[in-house]
Amino acid sequence: MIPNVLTVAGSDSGGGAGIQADLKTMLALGVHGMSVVTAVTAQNSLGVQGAWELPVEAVRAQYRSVVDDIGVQAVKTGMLASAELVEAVAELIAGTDAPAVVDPVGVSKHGDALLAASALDSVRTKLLPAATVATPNLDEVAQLTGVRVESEKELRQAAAAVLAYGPRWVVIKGGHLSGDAVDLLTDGSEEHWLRAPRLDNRHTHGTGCTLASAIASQLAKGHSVPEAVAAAKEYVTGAIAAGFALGGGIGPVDHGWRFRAGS
Ligand code: PXL
Repeated sequence: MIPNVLTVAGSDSGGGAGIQADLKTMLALGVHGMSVVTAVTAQNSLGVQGAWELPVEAVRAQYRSVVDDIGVQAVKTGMLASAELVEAVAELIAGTDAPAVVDPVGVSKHGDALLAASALDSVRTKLLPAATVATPNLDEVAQLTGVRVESEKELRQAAAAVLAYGPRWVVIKGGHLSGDAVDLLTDGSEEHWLRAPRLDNRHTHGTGCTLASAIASQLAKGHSVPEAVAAAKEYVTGAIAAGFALGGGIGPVDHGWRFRAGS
């Protein structure tokens, strides 16, 4: 049986991030990808030109359609746009018997807001407690906890601050620091440091969505959280290495890099 994985996220019309990145990642990792669309963005390699969120009923209905009939072995959340959607999705995933990977998306690669400032408190108090794994980057850590990380050794403090909101595990993504791309995975007792060399490639659109979806895919296949995150890091590192130019700005990571290797 092929495991089923559900993404609850926004659409990126450019195909590099959001729902589109999630479904491509799921295909590449051998699971059946399904989607609950929370918002539609008009977006390309230059930035986000517009964003429209869906009504809460539309999000809830999509979720129930998928989960009640088809069933899910893991859920991933991305762009949730508003406090109302954050709270509805938090309630839905808390009531689902499958691991949830929460990517607490705040802004796009170009700095466009994908979450209202008024939704931050709902992310802290409703969404993070429902997460099996939360995957904030350093900007999201600062926004959610006030902890500003400037060096690798401060990743531990960031992890503690996020874990205080209640996710079972957190991956602090240190990729925006200089030097190696270092992430820290911890549940407060175990620590796993994931290190990859920094790649000289500016085409990294979709990195965060891809990592979170890869973790969800590996969890759905029955891997433990540390195994899932290690495998996801390896997949995303390959995808960044193969990231390609598209349009006039920042191109996407290559979700199909493993299909092309050796072809
Ligand atoms: O990477 C965060 C993200 C999530 N969801 C959507 C996005 C982006 C970044 O551009 O467009 C829809």
